[in-house]
Amino acid sequence: RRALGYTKAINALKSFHKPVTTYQEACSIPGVGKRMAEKIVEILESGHLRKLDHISESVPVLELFSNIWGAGTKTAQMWYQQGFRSLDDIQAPLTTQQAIGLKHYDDFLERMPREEAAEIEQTVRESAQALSPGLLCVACGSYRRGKASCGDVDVLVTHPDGRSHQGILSRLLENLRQQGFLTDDLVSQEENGQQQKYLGVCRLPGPGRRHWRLDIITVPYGEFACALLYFTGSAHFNRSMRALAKTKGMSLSEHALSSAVVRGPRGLKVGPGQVLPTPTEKDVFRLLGLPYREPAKRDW
Ligand code: DCP
Ligand code: MG
Ligand code: MN
Repeated sequence: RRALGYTKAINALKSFHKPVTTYQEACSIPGVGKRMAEKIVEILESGHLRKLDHISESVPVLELFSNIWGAGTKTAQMWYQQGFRSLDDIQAPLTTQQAIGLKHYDDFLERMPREEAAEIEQTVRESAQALSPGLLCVACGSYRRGKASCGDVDVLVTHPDGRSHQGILSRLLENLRQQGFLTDDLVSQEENGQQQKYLGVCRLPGPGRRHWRLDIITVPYGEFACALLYFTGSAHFNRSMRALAKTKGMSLSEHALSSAVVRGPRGLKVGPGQVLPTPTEKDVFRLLGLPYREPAKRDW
């Protein structure tokens, strides 16, 4: 939660129309509280934040370790306690995911140019449409939000006939594996109701190509709009949308927008709501009483 507070303040500062020079000005920015404003003023006046002097020497090492895909804060702390200080030190048995994360450590911290993401989307699309010509494949995430660079590619796959998405993921993966396009699997198949998700690693053909992270999600057509909205993000935007839905007595997920969720004491969900028909993203915005927002305007 604290990290989220800092992220919000940083983004608020970045999008403020002018450089901030005073405490009052800092306080006036939505997303910047009094204590954050004090820190901003300290940096303005001294060029430094004293709080940072007391950060333990473990912090950069923990950051190094937790940047391994599949290793979280707990694993990083455990390794630190075992005396490891660099990636080469790590002698513990690694999970399959961590081993892949370590192997591609540098590649996974890079962001790919969006042109490369477009090629990856096209590769998945061609492979999918060879299996069933009507399959829709859309790269969501930062790519759909129009970012110049992407941390991974998030391809959403569905079929307008409402059933041909079923069982397609494993065949698609097999196809992509045979081409040598998929190089490692991180999470082979995660099921979430009728949605299936694959997290892996791919590489485009030709010399000098890097390995990139690729996610593929198959969804039933009835969930397409809500899945598209969810996987387009950003994660911050999704959080605001869900919070807004809640204030209107609705509930929004990657599956559906539902009305009249029955809530018990302390706001806990006790009964399912009724799924509202949302053929397109625009319907979701409309039902929430919001003007439509283009993907490029969904960072927050
Ligand atoms: N998502 C979310 N909450 C999370 C993680 C993801 O709502 N905790 C949604 C919003 C994201 C989308 O899934 O936009 C895809 O997740 P990514 O982690 O791939 O994020 P992005 O594609 O937005 O950014 P990046 O360029 O780093 O991949
Ligand atoms: Mg992404
Ligand atoms: Mn992703």
